[in-house]
Amino acid sequence: MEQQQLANAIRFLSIDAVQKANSGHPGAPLGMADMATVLWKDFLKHNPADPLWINRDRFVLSNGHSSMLLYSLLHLTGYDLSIEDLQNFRQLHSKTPGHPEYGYTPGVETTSGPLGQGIANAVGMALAEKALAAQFNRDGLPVVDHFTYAFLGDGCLMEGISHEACSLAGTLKLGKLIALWDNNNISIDGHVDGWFTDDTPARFRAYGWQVIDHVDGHHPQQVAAALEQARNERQKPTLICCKTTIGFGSPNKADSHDSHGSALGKEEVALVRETLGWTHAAFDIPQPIYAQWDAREKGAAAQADWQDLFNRYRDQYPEEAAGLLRRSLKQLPDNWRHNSQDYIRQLQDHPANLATRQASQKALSQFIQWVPELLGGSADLSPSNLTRHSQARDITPDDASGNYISYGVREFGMSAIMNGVALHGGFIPYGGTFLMFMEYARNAVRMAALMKIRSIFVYTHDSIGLGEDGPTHQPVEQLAALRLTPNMETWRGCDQVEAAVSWQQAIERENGPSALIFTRQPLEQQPRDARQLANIAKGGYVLRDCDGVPELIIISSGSEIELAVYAAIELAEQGKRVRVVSMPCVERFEKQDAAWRESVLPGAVRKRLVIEASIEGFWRGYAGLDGKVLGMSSFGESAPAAVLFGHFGFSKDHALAAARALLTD
Ligand SMILES: Cc1ncc(C[n+]2csc(CCOP(=O)(O)OP(=O)(O)O)c2C)c(N)n1
Ligand SMILES: [Mg+2]
Repeated sequence: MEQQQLANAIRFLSIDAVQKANSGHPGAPLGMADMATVLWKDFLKHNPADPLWINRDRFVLSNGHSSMLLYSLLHLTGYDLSIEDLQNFRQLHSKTPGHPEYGYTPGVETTSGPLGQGIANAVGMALAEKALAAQFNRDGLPVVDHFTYAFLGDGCLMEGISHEACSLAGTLKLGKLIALWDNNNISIDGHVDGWFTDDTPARFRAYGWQVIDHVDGHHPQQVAAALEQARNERQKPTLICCKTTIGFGSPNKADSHDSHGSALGKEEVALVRETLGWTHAAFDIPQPIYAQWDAREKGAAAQADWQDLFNRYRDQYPEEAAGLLRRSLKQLPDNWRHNSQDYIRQLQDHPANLATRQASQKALSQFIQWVPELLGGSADLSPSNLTRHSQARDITPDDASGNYISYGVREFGMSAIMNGVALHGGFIPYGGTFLMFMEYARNAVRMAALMKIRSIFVYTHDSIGLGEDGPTHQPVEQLAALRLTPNMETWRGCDQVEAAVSWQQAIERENGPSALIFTRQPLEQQPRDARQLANIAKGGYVLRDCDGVPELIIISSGSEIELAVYAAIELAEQGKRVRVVSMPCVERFEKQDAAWRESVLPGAVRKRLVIEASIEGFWRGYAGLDGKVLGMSSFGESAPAAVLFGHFGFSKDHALAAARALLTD
């Protein structure tokens, strides 16, 4: 059967689904169908019956607006995605959402659509593959050995993140990363000549990539030859520049942005049928075409071969085999819970006044021994973030067996690469920067939450408390932004114990990312009994209580806990009943049942003071109409930390005065 027919099956499934939804992007699937057919039919190693097979090739559709291309491929090759699913494209709770979404559709490896992030995820997957292979493969037993393929469009290449991620991919020699550029010269505003004239091949060669240029994306032999060449280059990632026509086959809309983002229209769809000689009705794919596309037999055989290899590996290296499986299944070691609890208890018993970034490093140096899948890094702030622990070994271009990555000054790239690592499996990625520069990475952080994946974002220098670097570096509204992100958990511990618990909880969290917030400056350790120690994990708990019903509750987190405790002690000496609630993770606290929340913050106690050196608006709900927030309402200033805390009202005297004022109101 002609390759063209197979590609046309993708084309018509795509444009008919877009037409039925009267919404979507027909142009890109029409343009990329030929490239996709070559890759998926003749190269991609996958088993539609087991989309989670750990040694499958990864495929990322970075230009996610062409989602129907991917859904068509998954349907045709035999994934659990029916023709009815395709007919439900873009409908509520369908398996075929507007853009590919991780967790909704078997075979979709990542959520893409925010342009540029898919290719960065792919870099993360290729990095994970290389590192996992370096840790686990043994002579003649390459149990981790697969490619990562990505399709990307002009839009992905225009986005800055493609620079961050692809530059690092070149440096780290991710030779099994193969990207195919849908070079159609069109984006939404029209022909790109007015806004995108980079010499893209030269750009990627400068990154250290192999570039295969001048490939006709509609010519199967040329695409196949390029893929062969790409797979033979194991030192450099490859960019295959495929010249394509957007809206291929559409007489009136090909090579025009008119085919980019709306249904072609019934008449034009009929004309595409005529032009391409496709006589079948919408969603009617002839059996012989299905038979040609079906990848189940080939996929099962490929997985069976791998299973044989893995069995031999397991015979010779039982421990490694168990470790690889455990890590791939995202399970923690059996002794983890016990060991980490024990460690935290010991910290409580041996007080130390550390900056929480130091406490973080101390905890990491312990935890890495039990959880070797922690894959760390920092966006060029390792000595400040203290993300490099005592067991850290750098991943270098020629040795990927380590556990630490210097990501360079690339916050967004790092975060999206971490997401790719988490999606690949085998590692729990964490990466650090200043809390302020979370803003540079914002959308990747949001995507981790949306995808429900275990990326751990480490943010130090968490407030005006960082001092002299001034307001450009002092976060004010960032904590609120993180806390308001659905499915994020943001931890801001107040001492070495809460900092260690935040690591423990982030590592254990299976269905979402965590942001761990740490101070630059030292903090006093707080006393706790065993019950309080256990309650930290509930996100909010009574750190210091009074006899009887409190007259005032002071809620605080992180570095401001010391102020809250001071005010409570002073007022207690004057016979006042004041409770201090430590709230290291608001999101976690809000997940607790009503009884717990009421026990910590009784609704009847209306006098509440919140103290936190971050934007005060976030806390108004907790303070209530009769309460007060001692927070920030402006940017910071440049001065030593102690001066700044005084200037903005975060002093012991001011905290005490605010508490007293509430009591006498
Ligand atoms: C970060 C981001 N910005 C903007 C958009 C909206 N958008 C979707 S597709 C597109 C143009 C992409 O051009 P290209 O990748 O060349 O796609 P083509 O038109 O060739 O299919 C834009 C701006 C987006 N999805 N993500
Ligand atoms: Mg384009």
